[in-house]
Amino acid sequence: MTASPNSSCAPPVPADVVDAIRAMNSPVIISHVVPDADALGSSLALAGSLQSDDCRPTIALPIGSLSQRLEFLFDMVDVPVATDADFAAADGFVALDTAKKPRCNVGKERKEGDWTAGRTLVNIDHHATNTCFGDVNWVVGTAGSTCEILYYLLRAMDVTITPTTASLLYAGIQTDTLGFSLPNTGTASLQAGADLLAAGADIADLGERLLRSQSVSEFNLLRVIYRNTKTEADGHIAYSHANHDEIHDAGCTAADIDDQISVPRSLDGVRLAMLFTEGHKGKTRINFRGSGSVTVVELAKEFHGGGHTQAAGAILNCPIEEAIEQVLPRAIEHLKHFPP
Ligand SMILES: [Mn+2]
Repeated sequence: MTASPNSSCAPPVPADVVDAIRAMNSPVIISHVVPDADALGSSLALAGSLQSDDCRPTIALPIGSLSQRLEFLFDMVDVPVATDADFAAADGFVALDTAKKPRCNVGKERKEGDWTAGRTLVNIDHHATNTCFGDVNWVVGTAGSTCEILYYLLRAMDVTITPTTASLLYAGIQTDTLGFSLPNTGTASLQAGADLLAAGADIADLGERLLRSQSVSEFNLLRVIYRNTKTEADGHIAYSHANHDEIHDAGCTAADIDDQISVPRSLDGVRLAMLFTEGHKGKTRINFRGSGSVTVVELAKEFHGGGHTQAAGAILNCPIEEAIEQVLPRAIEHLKHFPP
């Protein structure tokens, strides 16, 4: 694909990122744990685009990583999942959409050790809290998604954007901006979206799968989230929760938890929303969302988490009730910094 006529909004692509990726012949492409459409879309798009006689990329995706909703993205390209042998033989790594190294979805055992072992790690992300843990880092905190940045990278690399690549990238751009509706939507997001449509992205199919349909188990989990939603601080805070049994009784796993935060967030008047879930027994994951002027990344950081200014997360090693007891009073305090 040639450069679009309107290139003014595109972020400048650092040459060292292009050079580092071009130098790899057997990279493992990595994204974050509990990969969302931006993580999966960007990993699969990059891996698929790099495939050639000289380059055999694999993608890090430990068993149990894929949500029911996003399985179809994985099925769109024929990229092998990285085995132990692939990790051992890799001549480099590309981490996408991942704010810090411990969030890399490389599997529990590998995480404890020095899995890069001196090999080049390229880190491409749009989380402002990114710790720049790579040897080469490209963090665009103003970008709506990693897929958006990756589109401009592939374009700078003169890679042909196939309709499949276009759909994968569009999936991440569309979901991370909530359909181009969040304040992180920039002209670069919309330009990338338009270019990808022109390159063959199947917007209607993606919309159907990502926005307008859900499995019975996802639907059943939503019943739980609606039922458990409570409000605090005169209705300015809403939170919900689902424990391990509730998640599994619905037919879901930890991999299926993410978008349900939209339930407490959607309540009229809510400025700070939280979702407490126990996908793994004894561990409570918390999703934070802020609306209007309310930012939540500082709140997530209090609990050793991170993310974006208005969409962040943290994990506490305790049951849900205990997590709520710890976090709720802090959230109420935190909200006082943002007078209505
Ligand atoms: Mn993202």
